[in-house]
Amino acid sequence: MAKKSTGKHSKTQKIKDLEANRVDYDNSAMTTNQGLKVNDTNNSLKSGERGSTLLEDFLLREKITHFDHERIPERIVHARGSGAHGYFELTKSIKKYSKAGIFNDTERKTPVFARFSTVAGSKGSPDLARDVRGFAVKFYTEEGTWDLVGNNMPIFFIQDAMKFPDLIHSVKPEPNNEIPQAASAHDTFYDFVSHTTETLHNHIWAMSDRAIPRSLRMMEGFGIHTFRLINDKNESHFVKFHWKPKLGAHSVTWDEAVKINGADADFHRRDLWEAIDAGHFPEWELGIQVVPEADEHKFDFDLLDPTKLIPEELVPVEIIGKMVLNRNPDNFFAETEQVAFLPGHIVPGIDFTNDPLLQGRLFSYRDTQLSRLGTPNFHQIPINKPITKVHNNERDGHMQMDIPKGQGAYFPNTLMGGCPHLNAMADGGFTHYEERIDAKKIRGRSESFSDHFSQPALFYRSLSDWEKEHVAGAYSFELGKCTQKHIKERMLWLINKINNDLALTVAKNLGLEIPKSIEEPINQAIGADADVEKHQPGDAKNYLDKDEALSQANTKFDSIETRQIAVLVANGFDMKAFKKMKSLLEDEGAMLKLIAPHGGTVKCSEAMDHEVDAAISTTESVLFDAIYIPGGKDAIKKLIDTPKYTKFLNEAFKHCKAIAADDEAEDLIDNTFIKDYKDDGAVFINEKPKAFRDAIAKHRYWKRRDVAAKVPA
Ligand code: HDE
Repeated sequence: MAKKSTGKHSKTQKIKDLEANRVDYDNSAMTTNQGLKVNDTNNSLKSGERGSTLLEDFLLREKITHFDHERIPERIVHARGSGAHGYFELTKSIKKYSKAGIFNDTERKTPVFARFSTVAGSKGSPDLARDVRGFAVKFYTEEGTWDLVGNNMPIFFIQDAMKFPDLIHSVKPEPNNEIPQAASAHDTFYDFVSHTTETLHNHIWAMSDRAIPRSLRMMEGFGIHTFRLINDKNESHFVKFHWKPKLGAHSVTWDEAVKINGADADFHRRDLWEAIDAGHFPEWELGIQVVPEADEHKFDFDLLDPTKLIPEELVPVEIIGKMVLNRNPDNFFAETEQVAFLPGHIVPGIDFTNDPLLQGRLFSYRDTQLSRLGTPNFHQIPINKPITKVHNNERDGHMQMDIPKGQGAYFPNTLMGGCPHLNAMADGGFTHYEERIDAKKIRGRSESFSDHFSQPALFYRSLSDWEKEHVAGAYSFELGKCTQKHIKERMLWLINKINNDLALTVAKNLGLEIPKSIEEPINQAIGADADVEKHQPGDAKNYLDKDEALSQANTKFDSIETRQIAVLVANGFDMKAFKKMKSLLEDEGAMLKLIAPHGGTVKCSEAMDHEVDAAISTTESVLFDAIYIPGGKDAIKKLIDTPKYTKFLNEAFKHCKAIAADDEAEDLIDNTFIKDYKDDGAVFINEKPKAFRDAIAKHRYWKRRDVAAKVPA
């Protein structure tokens, strides 16, 4: 008789299971991997003091062999990433749409592990590359693990998985010389993009500020594909998943990004780590856009097409829960590097659609883990272990960590009491949604995927003026780095079909004309995608003028939590003004850093020593959100005599940041480009700290940008 197991164990037990493999090295004696106590790890075994090393040295061999095999293949894409632990809480049950426990039970706190990544660069590439960011979340739910493996942009470059290797080969460093690292600004990428018009939507997002986020904590996230939610009556609704950051979605400028990569290549990784370490836990709301089955064909685009978003003007996002990241990993390799996300990890109540990109991903991710982690037992690595019990007849393989008991491993059986037994749907057994299919087998693409231009144009129309300028700057930079004229001209021709003003600006910057037509003999040879006319929107397709949600000008601007404020000080700085500013800003979670002409400590006007956070020679203004200079005659004189402070201030002004100066600090301002712009809306001389605080919350003072462009920093 089959014995039924519930597969459940207590919540605390689950957390314990997850943490069971953490090794604490406090007060521990050094041993070999066999537990033998070691008495020397600095010297190899030699034949005499100056003699050769002996083969007998098993301690040397164990240490070196392990070292030789420390690396595993980095991810083919998304190699550079940072992760954190946390939890998900449902704030509103959506039982009517989904039977998933995680979507029904508002009492549950589901453990999660999130990993954020860039796509194109290698593991050691800098954080501020212009790139899409991965936004992958592993939910350890009571019904099994659910992975939502998304990005920080709501659409993808291609419509069919078959093209993914081509896309990635084109953006990766060129194969002859392996240049450039972590950059899309090169010929092969634009050769591909300009001949694959379905990429244009994700591409214009990648040209926008979204591709250079201020912080991983200030990015939106998207599941991209349309998924299904299945309720307990087995009814299906289409769904898109959204992550909305509590701190709003903010970005840096391209000039900053380039400089940050030099000043601190780990800027995003460090920012995430430090925020969690300081108890400022990153938080996102989870939202859903739900479309009933009956409305599947109501839109001007196909819900199965991953290059299209559902405008929030048409289907609002309903907030249903929140994710908080509250614990840094103990070990980067064991957790962040070895975590394996699979879009195929779903739980009852969530199901796939026929999106042809999603379908391909369902194959790719398991396959990639086999070569990356090297074993089909990768689910046994602690970070990948579900918190539910695992029972099946899969056995053996490299690195089997479990010791399965019993006489057999097959189904059906009587010798093991029929176990592991199957689960009926009513007992939580996963059953696929029974979608009706009546079709011909074809290798092709649906006509409903053919409009490649409406949504890039909608995106551009929805941006604020400053965002549009950044997009034009990005196209100009990227195409300016290409060497092939025919590729640049073809891109101009396509950009012109998205927006004429944009194309004119980019053409001017490139010193080229927008071509009236493109005649390329290879069009025929490279296939239907090159036939741009086929992918034009009809007039009726301009279904919306703008979608507010697409612009970061409409994000949240209320908080200064975790904003980095550089405080420029030298011996004798005015403690009174500083104290007031510090308490106002720190009370709201901002982080003040003292930047002095030297390291060590600095004395204030009240003769107290203060720990310096960075000597001016070791830091740059691009690493901060705003600058404050307290007064103090001697201190300001010293700052004026140290030229890097002038550069620091000019650059912050150029990047439209808020700057506050008290009393004598005005003399330092008078030593910079800012001296003629002291009435600028985000420069505060002897004003109340509150105004400075409000300007920091606004992120940037974009009204300054015409003046800022003239700063020679
Ligand atoms: Fe991925 N992708 N991808 N991708 N992807 C991988 O899996 C792949 C796609 C995304 O932090 C790989 O574990 C194919 C869309 C993220 O570990 C690989 C296709 C989206 C991550 C892979 C896509 C993503 C990956 C490499 C086209 C957004 C990092 C290592 C069909 C919805 C997850 C690995 C992490 C990683 C394949 C398209 C997001 C090679 C074939 C669309 C966030 O399996």
